[in-house]
Amino acid sequence: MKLYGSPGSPYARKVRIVLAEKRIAHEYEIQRGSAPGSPVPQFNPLGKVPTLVLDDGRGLYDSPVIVEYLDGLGEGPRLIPETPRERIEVKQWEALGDGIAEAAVHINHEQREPAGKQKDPAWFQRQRDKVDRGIAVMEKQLGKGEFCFGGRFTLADIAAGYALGYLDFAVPDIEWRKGHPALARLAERLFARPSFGTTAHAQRVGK
Ligand SMILES: N[C@@H](CCC(=O)N[C@@H](CS)C(=O)NCC(=O)O)C(=O)O
Repeated sequence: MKLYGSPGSPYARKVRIVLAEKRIAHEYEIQRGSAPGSPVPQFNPLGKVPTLVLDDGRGLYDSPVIVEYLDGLGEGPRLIPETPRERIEVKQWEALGDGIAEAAVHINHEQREPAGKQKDPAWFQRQRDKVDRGIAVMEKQLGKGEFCFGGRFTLADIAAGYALGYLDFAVPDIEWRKGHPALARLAERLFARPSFGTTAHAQRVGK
């Protein structure tokens, strides 16, 4: 199988972390779905990454679908529990991670626009509120636990990790560690895992 992704995509990183945790052999190719001549739209009509191309040529998207597929393959315990109540809790963590990342993607893209063309401060504040409320809920739900859900490593931890890692990369001025000591400790543990280390976003220079 082959994964199309881009180095700055938090969703592609999520899939790459799952591939590493489950030790699944694959090819990884950097592609942007919207670039002229990109192969991605052949496999994903939305033209977005991550897109996974299976050995039979079928394309899988988007990241929650891909990680659910991958969780059924490869080694190790399930990252998404099988019992319905636990499963939905972990999927909720994933939705929270995706939503925080999405607001941060929007802020990051907008900050790169020339000063006069950027959206107004109220727009920035609305995105910022999503991030702030999201990490406050993560901090509360994590509490004193070592893992985000169920006392073991799951997709919930991956979700918290890639969302927080993306904040460091894309909007470092948010300084989410302040006031969120449980998440700060969790991130330290997660970022030390090989699956996070080998997929880390490159350090951005300037804006
Ligand atoms: N919900 C999707 C989001 C994917 C997404 O928005 N990917 C961005 C990169 S971070 C993309 O490919 N954007 C190109 C576009 O929208 O044309 C997922 O979880 O995979």
